[in-house]
Amino acid sequence: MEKEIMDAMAMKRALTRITYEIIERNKGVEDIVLIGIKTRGVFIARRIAERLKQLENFDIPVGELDIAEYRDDQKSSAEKRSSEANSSLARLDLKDRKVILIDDVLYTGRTIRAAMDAIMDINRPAQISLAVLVDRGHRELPIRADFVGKNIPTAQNEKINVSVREIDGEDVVLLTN
Ligand code: 3GP
Ligand code: 5GP
Ligand code: MG
Repeated sequence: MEKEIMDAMAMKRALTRITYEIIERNKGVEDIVLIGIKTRGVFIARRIAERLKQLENFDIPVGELDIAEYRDDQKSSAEKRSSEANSSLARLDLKDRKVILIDDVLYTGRTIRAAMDAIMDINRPAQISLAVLVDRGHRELPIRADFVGKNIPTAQNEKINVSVREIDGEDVVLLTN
C-alpha cells in the first residue's frame, strides 16, 4: 500500500515555514551553520539555505555529514574527519556557531545521536538544534526535533519514502507498507 503524504508544493511550503521559524527563533541568521545528514538531508539543507538567502540575503554555510562513515569504528577520529564524505564538515569552523542538523526522516533518533557525537568531535558549537522534514515517531532516545515539516504517526512496519528532485527526479513523500 502506498499513500501520498506530501506533494512538491507541500514540501516547499513546509521548508519555507521551517526557514521562517529558524530566522525567528535565532533572531537572525549570522551565527548559523546548516549540516545535512546524507543523503537526502543534504538536499533539504541546501534548499533551506537557498530560502535563507532569498529572505535574509545571507549566505549560510552548509556542511554534509555521513553517519554511516562516522559509525565505522575501525577508523580513528582523525581518519573519520579527513574522509571525503565528511571533509566539508571539517572545513567549517563550528566553534561558537549555532549548528542546525537537518535530516529527511526522524525515527529512533540514533542517527542524530551519532551526528551530535561527530560534531562535538570536530568542535564545540554554541548550540545544536534539529530540523527534519518528517517525524515518524518511535524514538529510542530522548531526542526531539526543533523544526518539523510534518508529524506522521507510523506503525513500525511502515516506511516513509522521501523523494527529492535532485536525485529522485521529483519531490514527494509517500507512506508505504
Ligand atoms: P537517505 O540517506 O536519503 O536519508 O539509510 C539509507 C536510506 O534508506 C535513507 O535514505 C532512508 O531514506 C532509507 N530508509 C528508510 N527507512 C529506513 C530506516 O528505518 N533506517 C535507515 N537507516 N534508513 C532507512
Ligand atoms: P533514526 O532511526 O536513526 O532516527 O533514522 C535513521 C536514518 O534512517 C535517518 O537518516 C533517517 O532519515 C532514516 N530513516 C529512518 N526511518 C526512515 C523512513 O521511514 N523513511 C526514510 N526515508 N528514512 C528513514
Ligand atoms: Mg535520512
